[in-house]
Amino acid sequence: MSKIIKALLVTAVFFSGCFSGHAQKNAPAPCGPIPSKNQLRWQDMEYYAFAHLSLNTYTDQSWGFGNEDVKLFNPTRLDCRKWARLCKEAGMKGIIITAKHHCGFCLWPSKYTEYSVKNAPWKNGKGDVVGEMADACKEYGLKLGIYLSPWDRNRADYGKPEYINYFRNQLTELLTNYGPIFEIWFDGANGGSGYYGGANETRMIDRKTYYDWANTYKLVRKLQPNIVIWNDGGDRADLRWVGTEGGSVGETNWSLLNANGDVPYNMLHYGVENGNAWVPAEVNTSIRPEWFYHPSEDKKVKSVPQLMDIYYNSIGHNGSLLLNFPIMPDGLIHPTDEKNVLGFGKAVKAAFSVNLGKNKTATASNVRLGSKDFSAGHATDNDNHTYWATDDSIKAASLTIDLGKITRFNRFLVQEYIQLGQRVKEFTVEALTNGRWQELAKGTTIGYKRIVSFPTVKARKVRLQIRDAKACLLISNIGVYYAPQILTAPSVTRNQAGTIIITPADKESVIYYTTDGSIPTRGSKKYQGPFAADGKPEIRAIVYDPFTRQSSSATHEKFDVSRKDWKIVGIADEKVSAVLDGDPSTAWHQSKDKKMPQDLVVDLGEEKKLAGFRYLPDQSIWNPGIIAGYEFYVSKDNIEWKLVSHGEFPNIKNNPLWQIIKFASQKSRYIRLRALKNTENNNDTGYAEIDIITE
Ligand code: FUL
Repeated sequence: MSKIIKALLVTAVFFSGCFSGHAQKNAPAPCGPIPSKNQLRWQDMEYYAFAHLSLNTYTDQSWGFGNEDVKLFNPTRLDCRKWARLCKEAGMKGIIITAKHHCGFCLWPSKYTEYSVKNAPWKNGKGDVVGEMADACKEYGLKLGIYLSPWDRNRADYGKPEYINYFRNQLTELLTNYGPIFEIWFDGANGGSGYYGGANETRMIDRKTYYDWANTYKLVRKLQPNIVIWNDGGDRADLRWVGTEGGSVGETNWSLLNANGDVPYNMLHYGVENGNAWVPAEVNTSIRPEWFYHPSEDKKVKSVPQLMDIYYNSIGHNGSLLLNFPIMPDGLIHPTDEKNVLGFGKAVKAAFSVNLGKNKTATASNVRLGSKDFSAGHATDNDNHTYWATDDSIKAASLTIDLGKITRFNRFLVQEYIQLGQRVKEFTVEALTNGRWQELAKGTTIGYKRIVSFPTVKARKVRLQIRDAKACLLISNIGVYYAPQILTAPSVTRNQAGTIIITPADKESVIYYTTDGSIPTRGSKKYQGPFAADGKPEIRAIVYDPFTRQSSSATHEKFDVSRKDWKIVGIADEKVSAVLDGDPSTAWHQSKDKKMPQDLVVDLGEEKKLAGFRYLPDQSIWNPGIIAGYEFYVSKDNIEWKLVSHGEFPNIKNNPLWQIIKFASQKSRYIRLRALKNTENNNDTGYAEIDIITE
């Protein structure tokens, strides 16, 4: 019997408080809620993929309306084995496939609808993406997960009780016919406008009650006893969303939650210290800004340093990482996405394959006595199932590792024995340099895994000081690492005057750039400070480190016409300039006293051939005032206006990116963005930037 199972048997009872040790063996008792064995198995996976493929892939949309033609679906070069090979090489442990997204189109030949691969030209209607994915996962030793959108914008019966039967029939197909499924993903986007079998209307449901989650979960667990359920839309599930799709969970991250149903975003991000259920965090993010493939994002693929940041902010913060690949219309993953994820896998290996603390001597300020050995060495013995433990009364203690010789390192990894709950509230990491303990980093929670980064230090002794915890300490693993430096690409912005500003992450770096779209090298122009660029400049820039002779990847920004002569009409507040200042981190909000709709009118200074507009919402985390429904007007004289586009910005609440809307070309001098509603249904309207697309 494995040690995990043994521990679970001992602690199978649900405890809501932190109790003292079991008298017999002096084994520590659980502290608060503990993970189920399915959650433990899932937590060990750490890193796995999402694959987004649907009719949206062919329509350049984020959310399909539900009336898109099935005939569009034709991924002629689709080979799920290629995706699986890539994920395996990148170090991932599984893949979750969008079996059905909100548009209702099914990637498997469901018996219960005609809106599926069986009516698509792909493989003459004989294809089954979920089946191919299941086979490929098996071949490459990966686990398979299923995304099944509860919201279905195609179904005539969506919103009625009959739909629940349909939904459960589909679940039954997916959870019966494709072997073991490690995770089911019930997306939270629920109800709104849609095709609904031709009704073309808005249908709202109560996301807590409509799906009768309790019975739906029963069905899921009956069909797949080893599964974990993800759900941010209704009843509390096994895993939680982290309140953002940006790729991070809080530095403080409790794997506990309290409430059923709707939980505020900040609770999702940080967990709840004294929550009554174990609901660990899964960080879902895409390798590109959006979830589905959009050719316009081919230059926006997250770079290796960006992915490393995400790694530290997810896996390094007691979360798992679910990284998405938007599949291209031909069924392949774009070469840049492949290159970057492989680079990311290599960088993780380079950082974490040699644990400098492994099997090194460890001593602790307190060690629990009992029939079992709880000594400090269990934190460095490379075995996660053994642990260092302190006496019941000791909630602050230190553990020192002697690395044997002066060693350079810049990362410290620590894991709690979560089988008995999550405990630590505050810790520091120190190194003994020149006879003094120097603080390298500090943190709050630890949980399953916590990684802290700090500038490279050379020392022989490193110490973990746990300063506060909910109960006695149980540390199962510690790692000390040296991660090679990776250069981060610079940011490139243009202010309203048309001046280009390039900013490196590290102030001392040298920057080289081009303005004609060509790849920058050390032979390109060296950046000496902000410069003016005319027309529609295309800037690429790299950072170069003369000591290591390494270059970063290149940042690539394409700008439209300059906004030099633009003026915002009729608004006295001078802070409104934030909307045109080219800096995504500044924002302006209209007065909340004004009722919706709210307008923002811009005078472009002269007539331009407009072909679209772009809107970037306030980028501060969970900022309200994100426009969700809009109308866009143009005018030659600020008197007569023409409506050229209207609609909703899909998924803007969870993923507040640049919204790019194109329309038939218009000659105009004035533009008006009218906010009809925001994501919170109140009167707050915020803007980080507004821009136009010219012909
Ligand atoms: C969101 C969805 O609305 C997106 O389209 C995407 O599928 C993402 C993973 O979840 O809530």
